[in-house]
Amino acid sequence: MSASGLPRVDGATASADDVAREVLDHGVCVVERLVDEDTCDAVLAELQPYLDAVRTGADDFEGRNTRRVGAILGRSPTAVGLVAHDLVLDTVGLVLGPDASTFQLHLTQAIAIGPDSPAQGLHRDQWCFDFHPFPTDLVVEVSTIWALTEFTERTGATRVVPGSHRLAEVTATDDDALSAEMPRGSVVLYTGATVHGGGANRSDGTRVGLNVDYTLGWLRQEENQYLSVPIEVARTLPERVQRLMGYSMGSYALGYVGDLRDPISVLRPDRGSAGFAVD
Ligand SMILES: O=C(O)CCC(=O)C(=O)O
Ligand SMILES: [Fe+2]
Repeated sequence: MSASGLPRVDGATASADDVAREVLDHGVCVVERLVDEDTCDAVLAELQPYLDAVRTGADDFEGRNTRRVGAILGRSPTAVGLVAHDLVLDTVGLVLGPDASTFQLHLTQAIAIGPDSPAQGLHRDQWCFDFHPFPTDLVVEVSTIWALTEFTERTGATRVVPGSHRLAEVTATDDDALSAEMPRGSVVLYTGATVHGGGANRSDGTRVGLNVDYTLGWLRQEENQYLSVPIEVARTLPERVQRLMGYSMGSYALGYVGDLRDPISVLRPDRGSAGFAVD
């Protein structure tokens, strides 16, 4: 499928309003060249030892020649800047809208699709919430995939079905999916309801994407950040990132520690409210 149909903006000039409008209207937006190639090289170098050590996927969904590595915040200092990129976070806040009084990191995962891989089945990421039928006008999740290597139809660019986020039932077929072709350092954003899947890699190289998803603060995270990232490392991260990880209240009472303590105070004793409503 061609890439021509996917909304796209230039990372050098786009605003969060521009990106959020495309994601809300079409369910997807590609932001081209949001970070430079040196940044991609650094993230790849930091993650390569983990990619080399991990097994390939156990089933067709994981990808039998695909390697997946998580705990990115504890493993790639450079990727912290991608996870907490201002344009992405501002866009996520706008897309999750009034329901996003707080939003959180859902998962961080490098996805390396090896040569001769078939396409992953089309799906919605929000199916992880036990297939709960959320109202179609409630956005519960925003997913992003950064292209650390070049994304083309041949290398296995993520396939996305524009407009599929608004439909109650998933009726899309492979023919409806467009490849999120994009140069390295670009990122594709889509909602938890947007139908998509990894592309077939018909090249002789490995396609590496960095998948970073965000959800409403009152949903369970797919990747357990507290157990994935050692607390000694979590203590060194910027406060905004710590809060995204879940070291913050998920709403009025969600996520407290012990004697009604705000979880940020575990990492930063000078921060956080002393009780649910006190700052
Ligand atoms: O690797 C990709 O391009 C997409 C992967 C994906 O959608 C998933 O594993 O949920
Ligand atoms: Fe997915």
